[in-house]
Order: sequence, then structure tokens, then C-alpha cells
Amino acid sequence: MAEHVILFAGPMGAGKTTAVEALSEIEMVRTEAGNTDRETADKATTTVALDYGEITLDEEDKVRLYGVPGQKRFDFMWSILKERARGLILLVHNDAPDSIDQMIEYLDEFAELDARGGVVIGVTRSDLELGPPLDDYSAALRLRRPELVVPVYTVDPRDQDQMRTMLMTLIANIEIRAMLAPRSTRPAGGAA
Ligand SMILES: Nc1nc2c(ncn2[C@@H]2O[C@H](COP(=O)(O)OP(=O)(O)OP(=O)(O)O)[C@@H](O)[C@H]2O)c(=O)[nH]1
Ligand SMILES: [Mg+2]
Repeated sequence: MAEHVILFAGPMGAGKTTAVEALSEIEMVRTEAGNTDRETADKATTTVALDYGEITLDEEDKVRLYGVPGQKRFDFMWSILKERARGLILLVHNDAPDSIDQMIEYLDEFAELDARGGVVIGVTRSDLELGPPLDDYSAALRLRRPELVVPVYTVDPRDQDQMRTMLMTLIANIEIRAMLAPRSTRPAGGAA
């Protein structure tokens, strides 16, 4: 059985906690506190340390799911959780005024996860407001990181099937990259 550690990152209110909740087969661990920044995200609570959940895919891949806080004042948790992870699901919400800039900013911040495993990007909250089309995200990615091949999806983090598809794509990419990597650079203990 391979084990994977996947991080959910992205701006406040993008849906990281919602996604971990939708995917997790165990009672998820939450660290929510009252949200004092209703201007950035109009919701009651925000993550202050981490979200944690688990899912087993195809009866052989155990996936540990970590959500990080979106707010930068908790970025010490980003460094801690980045160390462990081998893949990134980056969520950005399409109804934010600067969603494409935010995608690039968070991608840069978590760049080591691409180097180590893989990245997929989910554009959320597209049903709520007309935001940039998916092509604009892909174009910005090509401009900023032409060497990177990153799938970009429209997703609703509340939808388990959609999140599962994203997660399975990411894990397939990570496993393919691990298989293609020279033996000396492969991580110990499996494809993860
Ligand atoms: N309608 C709609 N609502 C969404 C969608 N994605 C997320 N939401 C809602 O947006 C909110 C996102 O909240 P969280 O999951 O707490 O966001 P987060 O990324 O964990 O935020 P922080 O922990 O504060 O950084 C929730 O109320 C979700 O139900 C979507 O695609 N459509
Ligand atoms: Mg959260």
C-alpha cells in the first residue's frame, strides 16, 4: 500500500476545509476559530492551524489530506506542513477580485511541492459570480511557469466526486513522475 501526503492550499475562503471534509473517510480534524476578517471571506470561521482527513483510493493508496490556513498570519503552519507533503491541490475562488494573481502567488509559495510531487489547481465558487474563464488561469500559468504542466479544473469543493477526480489525477501524476525519476532520486517507501 502506497501512502501519500497531500496539501490543500490557497486563499482564505477558497474551500480547503470544505474539500477535506468532502473527501475524508474519517471524522476530520478541524481547527476553526471565529472569522474576524469578513471582508476577505464572508464566513463564520477560518482555519487557524490545519485540517486533517484521510481517504483510501482503490483499496491501495492511503492519502493523508492536510488543509492549511489561508490567512498569511498563520503561515508558520505552511512551512511545517509543506515539509511532509508530496502533492498540492491549490484552490482559488473565482469570485475573488484577484483570483489569478492569488493562484500565482500561492503557486510560488508552495513551489517545492511541484518539484517534489505534483500540483493540480481547482477553481472554486464559479457558480456564484462571473469570474475569469478557465483559459485565463491556464494562460497566466503558461506565462509565469512555462515549464510546468498543471491541470486546472473548475470544481465545487462540496462535491465529493469532483474532488475525488482531482485527487486521483494528482496521485496518478505523482506516481508517474516517481516511476520516471532516476532510481537514486526516488523517495523511500513507495511512489509517494
Ligand atoms: N456555492 C459554492 N460555494 C462554495 C464553493 N466552494 C466553496 N464554497 C463555500 O465557500 C466556503 C469556503 O469555506 P472554507 O472551506 O472554510 O474555506 P477555506 O479555504 O478553508 O478558508 P480558510 O480556512 O479561512 O482559509 C464554504 O462556505 C463553502 O461551502 C463553490 O464552488 N460553490
Ligand atoms: Mg479552512
